[in-house]
Amino acid sequence: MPFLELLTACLLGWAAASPRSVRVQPKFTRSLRTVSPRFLSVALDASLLRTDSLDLLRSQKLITLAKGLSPGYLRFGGTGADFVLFEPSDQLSLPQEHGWESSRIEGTCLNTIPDDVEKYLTHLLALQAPVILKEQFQQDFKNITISEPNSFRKKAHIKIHGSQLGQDFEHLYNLLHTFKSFNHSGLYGPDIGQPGRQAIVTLLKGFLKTGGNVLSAITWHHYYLNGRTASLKDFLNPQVLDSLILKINQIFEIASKIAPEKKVWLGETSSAFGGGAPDLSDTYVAGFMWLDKLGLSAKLGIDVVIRQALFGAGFYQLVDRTLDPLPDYWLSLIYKRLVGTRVLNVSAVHKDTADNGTLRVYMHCTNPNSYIYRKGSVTMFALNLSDQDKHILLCCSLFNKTIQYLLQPGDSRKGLYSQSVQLNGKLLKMVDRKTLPIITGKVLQPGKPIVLPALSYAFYVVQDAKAPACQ
Ligand SMILES: *[C@@H]1O[C@H](CO)[C@@H](O)[C@H](O)[C@H]1NC(C)=O
Ligand SMILES: *[C@@H]1O[C@H](CO)[C@@H](O)[C@H](O)[C@H]1NC(C)=O
Ligand SMILES: *[C@@H]1O[C@H](CO)[C@@H](O)[C@H](O)[C@H]1NC(C)=O
Ligand SMILES: *[C@@H]1O[C@H](CO)[C@@H](O)[C@H](O)[C@H]1NC(C)=O
Ligand SMILES: *[C@@H]1O[C@H](CO)[C@@H](O)[C@H](O)[C@H]1NC(C)=O
Ligand SMILES: *[C@H]1O[C@H](CO)[C@@H](O)[C@H](O)[C@H]1NC(C)=O
Repeated sequence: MPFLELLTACLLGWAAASPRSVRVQPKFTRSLRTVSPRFLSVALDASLLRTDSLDLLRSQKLITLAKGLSPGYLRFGGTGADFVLFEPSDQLSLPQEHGWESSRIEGTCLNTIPDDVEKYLTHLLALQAPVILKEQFQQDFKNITISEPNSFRKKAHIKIHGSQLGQDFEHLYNLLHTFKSFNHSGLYGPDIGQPGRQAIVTLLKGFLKTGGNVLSAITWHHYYLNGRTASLKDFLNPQVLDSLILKINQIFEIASKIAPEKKVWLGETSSAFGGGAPDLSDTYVAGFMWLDKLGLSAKLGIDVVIRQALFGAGFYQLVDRTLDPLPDYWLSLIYKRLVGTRVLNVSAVHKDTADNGTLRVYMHCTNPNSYIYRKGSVTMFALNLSDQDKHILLCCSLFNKTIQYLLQPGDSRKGLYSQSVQLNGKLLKMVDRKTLPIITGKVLQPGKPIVLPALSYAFYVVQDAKAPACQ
């Protein structure tokens, strides 16, 4: 079909479209940017050290789940890390002092733990998690310290200037480079909280001036909400989701002036701070924030997003305390499979403008490692924050061979509070401890608008897009 005819058909279709329609306008000629292949990465919180369950990291089940998210970075940190002492000369002192004993298994790190030990350790974690969370809420940290200043001022009443921290990074960089085995180690910092408060802006500026040269990437942290007060409404509020835009722009405004060539990472991020929001951060509804954060961050130039946390004592982890994957795990897995590193510019035009912001759409070139890949195909992901179904008109529905991966609550009784998830109507669960399920999409009927049900999110692989940016 010639372009003009296409356009006319498109406009006619739009005039006749239902008021619930959203027209998606992608720009296929050029990509906006390319993010790291490890764009979606995960963190483990240092509070794990305070439990007796660290050996769960050698669980076969957890290893299988973690492998599903590769390639990625694994960050170990969090406020608790500021209170951990590093004693290379006496490696056993820390576990002994803190009651690690019979549960430790001899052997190399590659050995997995027996299933009965895993069961015992998850039981211990369930007992200890409330204590850890209480500590985080009350900001009452006991010393088991590593010397890495972060929230020191707020939590330990020690003030460190940004320029001092930058000098320390430079010193560490020079130290590392005197050892062959650390020659290629990267340095990432300063791991500040989100911009807004003047103290944080000042710290970042001072730090980048003295330490910017030795950095591999600038890191900062972001949480939308306070885990103790967050509500369901907050999790579905477009304004809450949009608040990230301002923060990202503020960081780039500073970084582009002082260290313009440096990559910027979200070094630790999740929905709500203080361990997450109970019954929200660990349920289906958390996926709106997570998917939107992944979409916005890539679009606005963030190179890597490190999700707090893969596993642990809080409510915001991808895998729960019994090592069963939560909805955000499955969302991350599908994201990894389908979404490539090249970011496309896409905008959504609402037929009913009162709906602006309730349907959010992002697009990347399809991951070339995906079995679904065809040269030029694109992956769109969208979230519908409204309580009505939405019709997505993808440039006049001329795309055939669109494959849908629709994620909906796994437990219809619990709805948005569901801790399981369905892919195209089928419950997602591990096949066994060593095997993840096969992730398959559903081929949509050619030429029809895509219907995204109310309060749900989905990925769409548009195989026939023939996007020049993705060739
Ligand atoms: C933690 O250790 C530091 C350094 O040894 C010490 O100054 C501080 O008082 C300790 N804090 C607590 C709460 O024990
Ligand atoms: C580190 O690597 C650089 C080049 O990558 C090399 O010039 C330098 O000699 C190496 N230093 C050490 C300590 O290996
Ligand atoms: C992306 O598309 C929007 C809407 O068409 C446009 O306003 C914006 O300038 C584009 N951004 C870039 C970086 O091209
Ligand atoms: C929605 O966006 C359109 C186009 O950008 C604008 O004209 C309209 O005023 C917006 N509506 C609302 C309610 O913000
Ligand atoms: C889509 O499918 C229809 C019907 O099978 C066909 O006529 C049309 O040419 C196809 N469009 C594209 C862009 O492949
Ligand atoms: C999603 O569906 C809900 C319910 O249909 C509707 O109120 C809302 O406007 C829709 N939002 C979007 C973005 O379509």
